[in-house]
Amino acid sequence: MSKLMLYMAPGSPPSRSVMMLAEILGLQMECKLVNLIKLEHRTPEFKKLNPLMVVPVLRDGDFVLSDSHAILKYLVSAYGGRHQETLYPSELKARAVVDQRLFFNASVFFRKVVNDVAFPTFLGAIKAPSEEHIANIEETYGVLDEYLQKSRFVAADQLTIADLSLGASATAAQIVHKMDAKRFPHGAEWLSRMEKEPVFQKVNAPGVELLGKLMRKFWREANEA
Ligand SMILES: N[C@@H](CCC(=O)N[C@@H](CS)C(=O)NCC(=O)O)C(=O)O
Repeated sequence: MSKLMLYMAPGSPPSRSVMMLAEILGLQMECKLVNLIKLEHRTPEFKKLNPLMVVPVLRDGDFVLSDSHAILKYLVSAYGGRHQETLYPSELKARAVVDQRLFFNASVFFRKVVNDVAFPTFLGAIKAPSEEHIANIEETYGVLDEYLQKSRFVAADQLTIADLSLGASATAAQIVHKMDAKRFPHGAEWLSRMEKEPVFQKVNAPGVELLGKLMRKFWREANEA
């Protein structure tokens, strides 16, 4: 096995989903911090690694791969061992549901519940989440809640890589707008279970705390100015 390296930021939910998978699989993966506030992801060197200029990026020997969802699928397929069948089932339809939930995070959930607020916050473009942000988050929580009416975890009755992906986004989303257990009972129950998972507590929670501190600091300073 060649050396694994992850270019990441601890506050970044997509980075944390990959770090959680590496922890579950017991992978030796070096984490290389990319400081997004200092725009280290906009340097020519980083652009060579990922022309989209976002984290995370995985390096596995000479092989370079961006996008957390693609990285999760790659790592579990390459190094999943005894965890592979539960984290990313091989049966066609079960796998298709995991993929659909990953694409839901990639195309809608992460953007609406975290990035649409975090990105303008760090650029100094907003002083707080707007009513439109909150409405979008509520709508997106509603979709997640519907998925969770069908199974105990987001894609199956056991934890899959889709829970790492959506869980990293959902825990960060609580900084912006808490999921109301009365409106989204299935989502809130799943979220509270995810927060108690040892891998979420060890690997995910410190990054959520950091992101929360940072966002609240930016909002406070923008409102004082
Ligand atoms: N679909 C990508 C999204 C990655 C992403 O947006 N990363 C954010 C950090 S959470 C980033 O690097 N943002 C920097 C920027 O947009 O300039 C993935 O899942 O890896």
